Amino acid sequence: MTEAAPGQVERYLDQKLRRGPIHFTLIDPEKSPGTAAGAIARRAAELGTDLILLGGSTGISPESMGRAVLEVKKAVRVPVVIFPEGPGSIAPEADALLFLSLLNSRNLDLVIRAHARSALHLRELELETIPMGYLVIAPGMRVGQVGEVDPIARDDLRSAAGYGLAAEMLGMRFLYLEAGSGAPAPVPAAMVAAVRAAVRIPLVVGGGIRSAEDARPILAAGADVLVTGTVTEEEGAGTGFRSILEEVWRARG
Ligand code: 1GP
Repeated sequence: MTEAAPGQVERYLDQKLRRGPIHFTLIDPEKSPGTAAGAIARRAAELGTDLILLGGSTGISPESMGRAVLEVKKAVRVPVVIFPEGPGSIAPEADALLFLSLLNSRNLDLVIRAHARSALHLRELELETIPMGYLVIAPGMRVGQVGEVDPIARDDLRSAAGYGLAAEMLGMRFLYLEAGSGAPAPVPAAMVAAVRAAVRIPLVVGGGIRSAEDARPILAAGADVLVTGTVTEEEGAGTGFRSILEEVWRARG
């Protein structure tokens, strides 16, 4: 019997993470369709983002996801990875798909059932899947609502650490702490630090990171990956975005 070995994108991430924290740019193909997604991705990659995530909205059609994947792949050399909202988000041309289990959802579809329905199809497509626990922290924003989540309270460090460690014990290879896209404040640094102290797998943190001031304490608390989406959607890959990337480089030392 062979072990399920990490695929190419995961090996790329492992190598990068050995040198310190990294950055993912999230682009929503409904808000920035096709070539618009390609243009944002090109600029973000020129400024040094390490990976492009495509997803975000509810109701992304397979067509718009497929078109965005192709345009972004034309524009950048960094991996292009799907951040799915469901089986409709699968685009075989992507380099990988985050195989997210929404750990604190009340809806079993989002914890494991949708995964069971798409697993055989994903294997047939030979699309790389990256096993990731996805934990929504208050306020949770839209993903908290559509994900039917019981959000982790912002001061409940023990629950966050418990979920994180359980994900690791279940064999998930990444943990994503999500405050929700457009959250008024990111996941608290104290929570990132508590989870960091409890788990060994790489810690992805996103939602509400809009400035260097937001990014700095999260990186200092031990986040491995910062995800930003809204900042590039609202301002393009401009100075705010650049200052976040500079914090990531600084944390790399
Ligand atoms: C959302 O964590 C990501 O899933 C990014 O959030 O849009 O707030 O940057 P923002």
